[in-house]
Amino acid sequence: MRTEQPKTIYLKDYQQPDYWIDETHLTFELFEDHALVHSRLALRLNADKPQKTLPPLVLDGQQLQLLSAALDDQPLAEGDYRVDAHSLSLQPTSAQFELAMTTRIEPQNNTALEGLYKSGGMFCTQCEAEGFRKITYYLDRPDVMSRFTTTVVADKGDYPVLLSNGNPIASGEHEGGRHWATWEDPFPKPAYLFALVAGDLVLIQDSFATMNGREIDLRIYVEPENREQCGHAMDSLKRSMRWDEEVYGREYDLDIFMIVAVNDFNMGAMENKGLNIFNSSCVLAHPDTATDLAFQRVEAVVAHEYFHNWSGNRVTCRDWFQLSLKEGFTVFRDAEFSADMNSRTVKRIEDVTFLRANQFAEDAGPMAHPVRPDSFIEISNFYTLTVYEKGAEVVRMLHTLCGAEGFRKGTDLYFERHDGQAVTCDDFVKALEDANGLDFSQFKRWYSQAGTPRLEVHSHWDAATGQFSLLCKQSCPPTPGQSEKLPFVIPLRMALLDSEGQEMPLKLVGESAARGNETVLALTEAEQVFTFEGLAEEPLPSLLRGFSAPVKLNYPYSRDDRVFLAKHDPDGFNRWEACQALAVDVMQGLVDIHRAGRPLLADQRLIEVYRTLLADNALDPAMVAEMLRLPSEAYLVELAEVADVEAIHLVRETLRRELALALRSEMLARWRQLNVAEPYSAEATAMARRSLKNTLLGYLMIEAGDDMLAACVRQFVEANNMTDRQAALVALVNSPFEEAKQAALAQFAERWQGYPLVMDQWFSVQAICGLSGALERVEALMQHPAFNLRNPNKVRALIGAFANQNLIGFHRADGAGYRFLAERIIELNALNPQIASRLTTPLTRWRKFDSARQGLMRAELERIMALEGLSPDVYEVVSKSLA
Ligand code: B3K
Ligand code: ZN
Repeated sequence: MRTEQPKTIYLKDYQQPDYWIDETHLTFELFEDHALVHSRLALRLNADKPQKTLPPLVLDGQQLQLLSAALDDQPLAEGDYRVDAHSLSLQPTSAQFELAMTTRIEPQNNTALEGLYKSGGMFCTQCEAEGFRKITYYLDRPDVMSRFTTTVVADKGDYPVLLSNGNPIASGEHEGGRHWATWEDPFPKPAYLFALVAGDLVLIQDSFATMNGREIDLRIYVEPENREQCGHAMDSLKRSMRWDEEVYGREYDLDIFMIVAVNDFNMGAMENKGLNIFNSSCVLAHPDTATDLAFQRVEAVVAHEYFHNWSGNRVTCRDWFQLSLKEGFTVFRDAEFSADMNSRTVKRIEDVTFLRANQFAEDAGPMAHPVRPDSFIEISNFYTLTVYEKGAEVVRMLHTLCGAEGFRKGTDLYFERHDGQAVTCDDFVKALEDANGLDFSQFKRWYSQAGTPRLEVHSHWDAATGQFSLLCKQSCPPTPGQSEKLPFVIPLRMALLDSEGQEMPLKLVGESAARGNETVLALTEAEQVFTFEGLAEEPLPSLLRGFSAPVKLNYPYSRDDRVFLAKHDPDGFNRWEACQALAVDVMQGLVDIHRAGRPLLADQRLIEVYRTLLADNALDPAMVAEMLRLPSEAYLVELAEVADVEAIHLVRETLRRELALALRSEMLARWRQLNVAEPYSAEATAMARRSLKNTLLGYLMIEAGDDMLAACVRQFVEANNMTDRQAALVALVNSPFEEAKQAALAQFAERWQGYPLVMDQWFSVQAICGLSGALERVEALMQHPAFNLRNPNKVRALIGAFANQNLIGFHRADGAGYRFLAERIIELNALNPQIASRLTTPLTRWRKFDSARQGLMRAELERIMALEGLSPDVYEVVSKSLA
């Protein structure tokens, strides 16, 4: 058990800093066994804070060795300051002074990948949220914004490229083969946006002319072997820059924009000012090595980090409780960008699928927290789906309520009013209110109340008057620390459909003007009735179009209603939603049937909907693919009160088989039509065709004959792109054809052993496979030479994929899956606490399962809890899950 209880930090305790740092001058001397960090800080008393005497200066610092310190050039003696495990304090004697310090750190031993560390042969940094304090003593908080000048000194042969934020202003050579470069960032920034890179990197260069005609030098730095894989990231960057000008009027502000790809990185990427550092998985993309999904992820992450230059960097967060100010807004921005670049409906379907299976589960679990949390122990634990994805839904609702034009007026005001400031979510909402003359005080409950609201809708049809009423009731389940919730503002986008599937004109009783064929009802009360009049026949409502609010909607649709909507709803998103909901309903019914010991038979209506889809050549093939995809096991777990692991897995597999067998000839026909040799294209239409073709391949490989097996193997061998090759591999790995499967796996590993990102896919495919023996396979793969517990991508690809996406394998009844995960968490706790903490999520969901599994999962959590030297990261998640 840990001796020191980690401290909880509260939003209500926020206070401005006592001092500001106007200027930060840093010099890094990089060596193989240590680095020296020389800092010179220009400090000034915060005059806005009423204080009678000069307060002590308390700088954050962790795992640092202080070699020297001087105040206004006077060296400090040991008694002049105090150093403990988290800080350095001293008593200033004037309101303005300069502090110089030298610290010694060991980047080569930094396995937590926070602060300054080595990834392969390169030095790099990750400072958000509180990593800068592992580099030097500082006021490591986002409301302290400073102008940085950075000099990097290193061996020229091993580290020919030396980078930091801003513009390069000088460079030169030292004796003994060392060289240096100085960078100056003209924009004041918090320390979390600081970055440094030193390595042997090649450069891919391009340029971008801004809306005001400024030429921006664009650079992507990668290790030499990855040179050919940067084109897509560069194109995505240029498209993002143009889009932010067109949609938000935001121009880039420095003369140079750099991206560096590193192999060891805790997250996707980081928006450091002018020097974004990326997980190589979010930069590198070549058709031979990356799937279409990976291409889309690169595009989205490049855009996301670029957009942060305004939503995050120019206007930043006052404190870390406001994280969603930049993350929710920026996720919304990148989602809209991707929607504009690709299919809007498909992008929304993907995002909603992800949100419902994962964020809803977070909202229902022990770590549930509001979009703006009230407290935390370790801020790294709050880079969550709630802050990011639900935060983006909150911004989307604001966009819906303001309208596109009003929203733009609001963001213009926000950027103008707060440029160069560190602000709060309230400031963001205030700008939208002021620009539109709206009052969002009730709406702001989305920022402070946790949990997923439930929306129960019933209807009443009065044939005599032609009136149709919707009775809407909202509620929100209790979450940790919040037992009672007040009503939310819920924008409900909806339409009414006639028996032909046509939208009917909407006129609300009591309103003079009609509302067209689609409207947004703003729900504000716990119970509310909306009555439409002038209807010639009883309508079928199409509700929550485009998932206009992150709620769980319940309307008593019959299966026939859903079939009708799946075939006729003019709104693409709700067509998909009807198909999903029908499949969910069918599967939930089958789970009950299975538990009653009766035979599992698929509902013919689902088969008929699929048959219609397969014949629909007018519908976007990517949409058809989305509709043919059964809801995931994870989503069914989320929906269940108590999830029956075996039943969910069996029912889903059985239904897939039933569908495959019943629709064999239709699937084969459509597959043949799509399975034509064609040159590779990265166009959205080509991706859409591949998506449907490979979804069908998955079905056709169920109880496949020799012909299909041969076709699948052929696709694996002859594919001219990774999407097709990987889809064939997945189909083979999940098939009973042992010989073909082993041959494909061996061939794949042999061919791609030199490509870490491709090997990640190879690990994942095997980790996710639901056939028996999964845990043994994963354990064996941990011994594979390409696996490395210190590399977060490998941990996610193998261990994360197994625990999160292999329901039946991970939840083995004997608890061996849980034990395996706990052991890895314990190992990683010592190496990389952030990754260890993230890996804990599946165990925190123990309340969802039967009592035997609950006991086994809790036992593992308790074992972790008892660990000597438990990191605050893991401690927070585990203690909250056991509470
Ligand atoms: N802002 C970073 C996340 C940093 C996470 C630190 N634990 C990436 C992003 O959201 O763009
Ligand atoms: Zn972000």
